[in-house]
Amino acid sequence: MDEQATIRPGEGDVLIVVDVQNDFLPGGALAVPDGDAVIAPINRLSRAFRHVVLTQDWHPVGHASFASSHPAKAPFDTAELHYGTQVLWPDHCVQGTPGAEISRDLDIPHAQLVIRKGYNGGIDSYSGFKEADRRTSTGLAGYLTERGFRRVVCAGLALDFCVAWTALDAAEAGFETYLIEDASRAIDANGSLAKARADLEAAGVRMIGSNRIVGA
Ligand code: VGL
Ligand code: ZN
Repeated sequence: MDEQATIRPGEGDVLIVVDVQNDFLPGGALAVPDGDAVIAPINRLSRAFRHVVLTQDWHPVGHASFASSHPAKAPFDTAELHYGTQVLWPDHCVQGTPGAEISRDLDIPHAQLVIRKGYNGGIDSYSGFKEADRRTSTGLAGYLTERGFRRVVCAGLALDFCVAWTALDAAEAGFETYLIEDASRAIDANGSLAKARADLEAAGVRMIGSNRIVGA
């Protein structure tokens, strides 16, 4: 925890709310433990930001990240895909289904952009910036740069996958990057949370509580 960092959100700051979708919430296909606990802090946080971007996991039927697409594999197994090792998941966030919808409890009418990701059938995309092949861009870095943002604040689901990868790519793209811990929850499969924390720290992403955001 970086206890020093405080943010008074202004014109150079954007909040990225990651994957607060029905399938990641209680009762969903890939429910994150305690996932609905992020909604109240995110709603509160979002009121402190003029600029908010949402991400939406958005897979076609038969996506390569689904265990069901690989004979003899089960959810949370891994598979070797053309870009490397991929964790396999239950079918989730299928395009156009209720599970893929952003939670109706999220109260951010002023969100300015919804960036969809994971729509290429053969490539997963935890990050809102770059797909898992680490080459295919969603265009988000260009968008944020063109808007003139300098600081990126990330929160949502899941801390150890899509929030972490989004924050890591934001840092790599040159944004001063924060991750709000109490407005995020983790899946924590096979040590993924400890690994994410180590990667975030190494990349200089500041892990802070929402009490460090002035006005939230
Ligand atoms: C996510 C696993 C698969 C996430 C998305 O939002 O963290 N995790 N797809
Ligand atoms: Zn996914």
